[in-house]
Amino acid sequence: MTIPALIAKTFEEKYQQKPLIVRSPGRINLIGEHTDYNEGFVLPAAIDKAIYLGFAKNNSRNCRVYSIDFQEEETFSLDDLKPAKGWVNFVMGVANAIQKAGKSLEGFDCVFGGDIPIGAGLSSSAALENAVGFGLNELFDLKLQRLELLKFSQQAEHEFVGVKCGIMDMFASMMGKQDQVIRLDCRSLEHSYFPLELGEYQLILCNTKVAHSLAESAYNQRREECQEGVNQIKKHFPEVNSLRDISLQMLDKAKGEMSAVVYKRCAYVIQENERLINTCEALAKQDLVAVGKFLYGSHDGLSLDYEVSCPELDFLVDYTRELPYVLGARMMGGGFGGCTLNLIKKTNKDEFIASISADYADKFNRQMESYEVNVADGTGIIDL
Ligand code: GAF
Repeated sequence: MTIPALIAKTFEEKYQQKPLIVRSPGRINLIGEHTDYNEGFVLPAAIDKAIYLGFAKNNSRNCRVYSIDFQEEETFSLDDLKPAKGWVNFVMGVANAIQKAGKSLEGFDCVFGGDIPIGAGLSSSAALENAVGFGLNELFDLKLQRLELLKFSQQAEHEFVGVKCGIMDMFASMMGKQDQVIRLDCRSLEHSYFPLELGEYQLILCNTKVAHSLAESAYNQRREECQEGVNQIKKHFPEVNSLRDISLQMLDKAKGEMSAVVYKRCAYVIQENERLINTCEALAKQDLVAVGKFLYGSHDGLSLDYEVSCPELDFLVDYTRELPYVLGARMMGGGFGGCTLNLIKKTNKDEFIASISADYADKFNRQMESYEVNVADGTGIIDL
């Protein structure tokens, strides 16, 4: 049985109605990591791994939400929304953002499940938030646009989950298009799509299967360090609003007034934005060798200067450096676990996965997982 069919069946058994079904995908990011909240550029895409939610009204002020994967039901009232523990925050946070924007909701029932690996840095939480917004918009005819909905997802993360994330994950999941990557300017939200043409190469994700516990606090701390850098630079260049506006030369003017750590963080973000622009040019010329070099450059910056990698991610990336059929690899997403993204020759895929998995298991006494990802459409309604 497909996941959407299972959602529909479970919904009818539990809540005795036929649900509206929303599909909402996870995302990859080719390059441009930790640049979104610095008003820079990112290059993500929605993928063919998704979460599916069934929705129906229940004519009350209460909501019941059932997770097939966790086999748990949570309930809450729309008149008493406040942060709680666990996954229900993703649902309540979006309902709260919609109500705060002056749109009226009524009680609903929801069943969800999916195949986005959790804690793998593939944005299963943004996918869930987007699906909640999208489904409620349809169910209650709220007439909200995709851009508004994805901002509600971000607001839910900030206010209910407690992660001060940027806009990339929800944007990619909501706005994705099949076979297209999105070049997004995170300041203006201007974006363009272009085809991901990898020829005899493909993208493979290697999941470390670790999610180190400092991820959330370290993420918020990185944001603060970047802001501290901007505050120092502003003393020299008052017109500056974010690291997006700064060159390395400008940063150097303020070097004496900032800690070595803050300097490293800022330098990484400036260089990562440049790498993204160069990657887009290389992709346009189909120069995948150059793209691969930028991926390694991104990883090195994230590991050494931004310090959001971990031994497991570094091992998986270092493993590929001497392999002639891998053009590039890097950690992807917020860091401290999750997946690496690998640009590898299709014909060597099986040999690659077999050898890297075995050596990873030897080193860390843990099985990694690998996924072939394809670029897919963003959040939407599906017919069964
Ligand atoms: C996480 C965040 F949610 C994104 O906004 C982004 O900052 C990413 O880490 C790092 O690029 O996925």
